[in-house]
Amino acid sequence: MANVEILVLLVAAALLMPLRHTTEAAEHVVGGSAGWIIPSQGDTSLYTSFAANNTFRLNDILVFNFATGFHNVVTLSKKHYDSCNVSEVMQSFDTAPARIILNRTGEFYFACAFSSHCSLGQKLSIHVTAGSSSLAPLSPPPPASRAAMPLVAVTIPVLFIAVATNVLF
Ligand SMILES: [Cu+2]
Repeated sequence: MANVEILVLLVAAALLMPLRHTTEAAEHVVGGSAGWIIPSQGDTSLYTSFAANNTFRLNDILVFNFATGFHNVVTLSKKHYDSCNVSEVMQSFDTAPARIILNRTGEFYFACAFSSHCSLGQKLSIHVTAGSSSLAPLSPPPPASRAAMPLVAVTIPVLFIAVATNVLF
């Protein structure tokens, strides 16, 4: 009887393992080592490239590192984000590090509500996608690399023939 229970537990654990793996939330540190700052004038694309270089999935976590009291994180509507209207915020996170769970799909708009920080570039918009579809875009490359093989196979004999021809004649 006990053996059956253990077996059931093992099977259940085995079934849950991959599931737990795929639903594991990723943490994204906003701005990397620079953190959540007013971007320097030479680096105004800091947060747009951060957004472009990351894939944000449902239940992932954004980590904003900043000096508490000198910056904060607020969520805005698109309209207020575009115009940097930080007086009408949806949520406000004033203590660092601010850890924000991306609990829905779609667009998120963040900014710092301290005077003029948003218009100086301390703003971030991201797009959150559902599920783990990360493997789908990776599948096309293998056929492409296999297609390259015959080319190599043809090129090498041709090179040999060319060399041989030069030596003999
Ligand atoms: Cu700020």
